[in-house]
Amino acid sequence: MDKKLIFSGIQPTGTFTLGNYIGAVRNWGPLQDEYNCIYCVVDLHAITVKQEPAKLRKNTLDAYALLMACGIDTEKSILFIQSHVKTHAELNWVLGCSTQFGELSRMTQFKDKSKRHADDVNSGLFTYPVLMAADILAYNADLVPVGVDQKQHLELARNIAQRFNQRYGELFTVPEPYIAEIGAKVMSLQDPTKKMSKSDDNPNACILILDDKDTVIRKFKRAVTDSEAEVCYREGKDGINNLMTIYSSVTGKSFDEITSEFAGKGYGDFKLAVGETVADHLAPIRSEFDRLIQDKAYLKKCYTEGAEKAQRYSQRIVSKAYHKVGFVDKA
Ligand code: AQP
Repeated sequence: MDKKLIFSGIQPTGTFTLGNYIGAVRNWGPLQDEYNCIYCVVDLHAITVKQEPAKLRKNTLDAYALLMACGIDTEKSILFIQSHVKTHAELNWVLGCSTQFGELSRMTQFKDKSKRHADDVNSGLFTYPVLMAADILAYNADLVPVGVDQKQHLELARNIAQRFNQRYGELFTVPEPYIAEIGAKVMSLQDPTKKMSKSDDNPNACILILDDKDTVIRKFKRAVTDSEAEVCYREGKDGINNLMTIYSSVTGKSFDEITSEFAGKGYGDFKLAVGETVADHLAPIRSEFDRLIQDKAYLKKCYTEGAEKAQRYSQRIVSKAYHKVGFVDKA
């Protein structure tokens, strides 16, 4: 039987957080052996909020190298930069005409980001999920590994695919979400009721995967917890629950094992252990990134070849979509 196809992307809006890593990117590498994988740096999505052009260019290359440092192998997977492959924007328009205004109005990310960026509530921010649907459907992906925060967008992509298929005839695979059992929503270290986010203004709220060991430990030491002293996973202990989730996903230990390990010890010991474990886990990624980012020629070769493969793959599907909606075929 043919291998199933995986597609996922990440925005180059800054260095990946531990949330991006645990909830999404860390899982992408191991999937390469079992599935055909297509991954991309979604720079078109990034400009839905204001970006400084030079910084966006740098962040995009950094994100590409970071994905490789996190285990994406360009020999096994197609890894590319979204703006290099024109089919995404082409399909975006067609799918936008199969998406209702009311559906987009219900997206919680739009509500949240339009509050945070009240001076720039642009139409791209509103139609972001249509472009995300185009990213996925242009490859007829079966599975999309994402964090929990993207589940609503994926539901919408499924609805768009089904609606298109009903209206114009079967074309798109209806994609399924692929969500990690542990760590699908890593929370902010400063406000554990909010997800950890790259664009958080408070630098202590998130661990960046290129933070050095001292910084990682310092941020964990400052993490907001509660006034008890018991390391256990329980409702109402958002800060500790978050640290336990992080520790569990990095060590593979269960919550019960973690509770036993820290029985009779204070939060100080626990935070230090989480900090050291996470820092040691991230160290090889940091050194591989430092190596790759020096080699711009190699990166260019990889992203150019990745874009060519992605263009070829998606063009067949997008041309079929254009034909189905009634556009005249190009000679
Ligand atoms: N805190 C999180 N916990 C688990 N998974 C997360 N993801 C994001 N934050 C967490 C997952 O990471 C993947 C890439 O996300 P993205 O860069 O495309 O956009 P995002 O979800 O908007 O991530 P950020 O960090 O919050 O970016 P900004 O601040 O730029 O908006 C996705 O699979 C996402 O689910």
